Amino acid sequence: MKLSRRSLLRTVAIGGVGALSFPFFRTLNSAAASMPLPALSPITEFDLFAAPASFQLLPGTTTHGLGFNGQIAAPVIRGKQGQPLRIRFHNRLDEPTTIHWHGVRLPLAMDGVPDVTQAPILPGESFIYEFTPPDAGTFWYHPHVNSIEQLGRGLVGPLVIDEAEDPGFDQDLVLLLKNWNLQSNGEFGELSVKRYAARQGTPGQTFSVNGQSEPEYAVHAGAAVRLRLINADNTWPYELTLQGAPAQILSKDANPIVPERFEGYTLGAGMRLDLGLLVPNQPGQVLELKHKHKVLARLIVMPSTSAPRLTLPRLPENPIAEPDLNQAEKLFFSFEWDAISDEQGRALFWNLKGPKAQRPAYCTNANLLASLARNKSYIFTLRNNTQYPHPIHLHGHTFKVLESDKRPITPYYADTVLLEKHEQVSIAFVADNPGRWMFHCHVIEHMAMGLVGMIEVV
Ligand SMILES: [Cu+2]
Repeated sequence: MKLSRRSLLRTVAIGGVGALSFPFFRTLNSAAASMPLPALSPITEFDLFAAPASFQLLPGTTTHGLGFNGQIAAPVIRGKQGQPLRIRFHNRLDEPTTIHWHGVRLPLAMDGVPDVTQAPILPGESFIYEFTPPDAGTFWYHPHVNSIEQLGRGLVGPLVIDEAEDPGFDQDLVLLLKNWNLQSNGEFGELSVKRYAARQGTPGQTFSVNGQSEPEYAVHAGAAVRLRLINADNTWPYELTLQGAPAQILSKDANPIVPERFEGYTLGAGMRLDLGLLVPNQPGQVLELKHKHKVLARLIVMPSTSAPRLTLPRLPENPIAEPDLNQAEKLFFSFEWDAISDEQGRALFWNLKGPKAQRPAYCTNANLLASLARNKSYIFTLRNNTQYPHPIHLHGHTFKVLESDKRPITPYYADTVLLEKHEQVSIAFVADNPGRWMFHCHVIEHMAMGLVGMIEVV
């Protein structure tokens, strides 16, 4: 059987770049092969385990963390738009947990928020998550319990939902970004330090992509490649650039936009960005994905006998309801710095104020901020009254980012919007998914210490 270039490249992507050898290239790190995409069946089923895991993040050391299916680069869960996805989740941790499917518009019972959408999954218990994703794109999954620790120690993974019709990229690379808060012996440092929690969040200093330091990936000369960037970090906003070739932004948080040239982008915690790249026809060239001056990953251009692709595939829109801006009700939310402590002396540095609630609250006891009428349109004005950026995430819905008082915005759909310091942003959406949905900052310490609430759709 003669392999087309696309099937060949997919084979390469699954087999791993280490299987290739071109004498004039540096040896590629075989462990840094592309994240393999599992095959699809009409009902896509996965078994997902959360358990303690050991891995090497710093050379010559062992980190005792938490992993999905024993892997430091969690498995890519892959489903298809409009097809049921069933994940049998097994808690092998020594504490309760849940799994949240970040960005997916799904029924409340599948949203993975403890004591709000489901009972916490106890150690040794299993829970079946089953939903049919209405939207295609790049998503991710993580617990919503003891999040500073559970996400910080490794429980973050990519979720890829394929378009109903294959848009036709030659290669699809998942790049999950996370920093690790490690001591020099490889063990974790303190994941939440008060003086940072009260500011931008406690930063990890060890950068990784798919659990690797500066991994290298093979891309083929002339190929049309999609890069799926996921910020799965607890804290860092990544200031991303790609050096060596022009790229286009294809989608934000799984929602296609009219493609625009990628000139650099700040990806806050929880956010995703899909880039499209026509690989230069120059084997041996190295493209670098960077955060500021730090190289995160390299793309190594491999030779190809196929004719170069001339245009990037276009992505179809997701079926998001268009909010009626003329009829929409306007609600105001403010994100405040509000250092107090509760009766037990626990710090509450932050406060999310909404129409129904003004008092600070913990993530585990979130306030109901607003009640929305089902299928009605709303405009939320989000005011950041602090000097730190906050990536604000709404569960169960996709909203349209309308405008900012600090920068021009071409309206786009998203599930997480980055509020820069003292910035005010308006978002709009149709409240079409009934239930109590979390609304919070995705800097995990900010969420844990007050920037959290719930929006009810009744
Ligand atoms: Cu925040």
